[in-house]
Amino acid sequence: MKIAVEGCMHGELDIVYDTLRRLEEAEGIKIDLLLCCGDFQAVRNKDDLRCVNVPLKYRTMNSFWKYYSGQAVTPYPTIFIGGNHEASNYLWELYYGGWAAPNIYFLGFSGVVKFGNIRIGGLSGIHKQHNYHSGHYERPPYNEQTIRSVYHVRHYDVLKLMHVKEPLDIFLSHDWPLGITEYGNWQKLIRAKKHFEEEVNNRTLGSKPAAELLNKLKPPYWFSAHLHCRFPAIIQHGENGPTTKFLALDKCLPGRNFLQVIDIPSNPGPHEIQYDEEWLAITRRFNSIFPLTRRRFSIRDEQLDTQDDREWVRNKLNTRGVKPFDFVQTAPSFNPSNPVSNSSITRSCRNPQTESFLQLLELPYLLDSSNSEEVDRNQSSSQPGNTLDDEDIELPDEDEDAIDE
Ligand SMILES: [Mn+2]
Repeated sequence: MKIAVEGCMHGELDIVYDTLRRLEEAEGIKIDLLLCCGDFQAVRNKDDLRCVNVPLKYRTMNSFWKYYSGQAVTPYPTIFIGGNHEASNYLWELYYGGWAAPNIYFLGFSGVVKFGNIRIGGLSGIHKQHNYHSGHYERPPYNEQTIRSVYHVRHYDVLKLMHVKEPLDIFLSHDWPLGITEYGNWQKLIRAKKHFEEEVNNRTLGSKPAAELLNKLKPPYWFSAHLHCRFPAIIQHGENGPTTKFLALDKCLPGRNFLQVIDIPSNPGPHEIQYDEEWLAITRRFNSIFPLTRRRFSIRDEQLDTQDDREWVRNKLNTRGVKPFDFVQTAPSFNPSNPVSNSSITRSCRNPQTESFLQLLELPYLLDSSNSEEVDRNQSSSQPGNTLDDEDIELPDEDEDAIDE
C-alpha cells in the first residue's frame, strides 16, 4: 500500500492532488491514501473563514470548498488531523471524527481509524500548557481568545489515546513531539532555521503530550508538520525495543519538501476507511467524563477499564458493519459568483454524522452543551496566559529557507 503523507495543507487541496497525480505518472505508481498532518483549513464558506485563526493576508478561501460542494472530486481517500489554522467551528461538529467532504475524513480531536489492515491514530491541535487541563469550553462564534484556545490540545483527548493498547502503524500530530530533535540531525536543522536554536538547546521545542504518546504507543511511523521544514529522525524505544521513523514535513509550496510516499505491506485492496473497535470502546467509556467547561479536568484513576465497552462495541459493529456514517453537507458552500457572504451566523450545528455515531454508541449529544459555560468564559478573560499568544502566529515566510537537500 502506498501512502502519501503531506505536511500543512493550508486549504491547497488542488495543488496537493495535482502534485500527487503528476507523481503517479512520473513514477508509475498508484497512491492508495493521503494523510495530512494538520492546518488543513476545511473552510466551506465565509462564515467558516471567520473561525480560522489566521493573519488577514492569509484569510482566503483556497480550494477545500470545491471538494465540499462536489464541484471537484477527491482523487484519493484523504485523512487529516487538525492544526492551529482550522475552521474550528466545523471540526467541532465532527469532534469524534467524520467526513469533512466526500472521501476526506477528519480523524477527530483525537482518534484512530483503520484503512485496510493499517491502523492510523492522530492528535489534533497544538500543545499549550495553560489550556492543557481545561475542558472543551469553546463554542462558536469565537472571540479573540477562544479562536485560539479551541485548537489547544486537551489532556482528556490525550488520555483517550493513552488507553490504546493494540499496536498502531502510523501516528499523526501537528506539532512535533518534545525532544524529537535529539534523534535526528538537529545541527543541520538549526543551521537552516536559526530561530529554533534556543528551543532545541533548551529542549523546549515541541509538544510534551505528543512525546508521552510517542513513548507509550511506539508506532513504526510518526508524522508531524507545523514548523514548515522537513526533519527526519529515528527513535529507538529501549535497548531492544521497536523503532519509530519520525518525519516532519513542510507546507505545500513549490520547491518545498511537503510530500513523502511510504510503502507499507498490506492486504490486497481496495481499502476503505473504517471504524476502529478499540477506539470506539475508549470513546464510549470516556464520553461520560467528557469535560465541557473551562474547569480543570482531572480523574482520580487515570486508568479506565474499557473491557466491557470493547465487547459491547464488537457486538454493535458485527451487526452494523465498520463503515463510517455517510457524509452530509451541513452548511452552504462558498459561491464564487456571490463571494461577499453566505449566511450571517456561525453557530455550532448538530452534524448528522455525529448524531448517528453517538446513537450507534448509545451516547448523549454533548457538543452544544453550554451549562455554566458563560461564567467560565467570563472568568477566563482575566486569567494570565490567555492574552494573544505570539507562538500561535505562523513564522513569516521570508524567515524560512528551504533546507537544501
Ligand atoms: Mn501550524
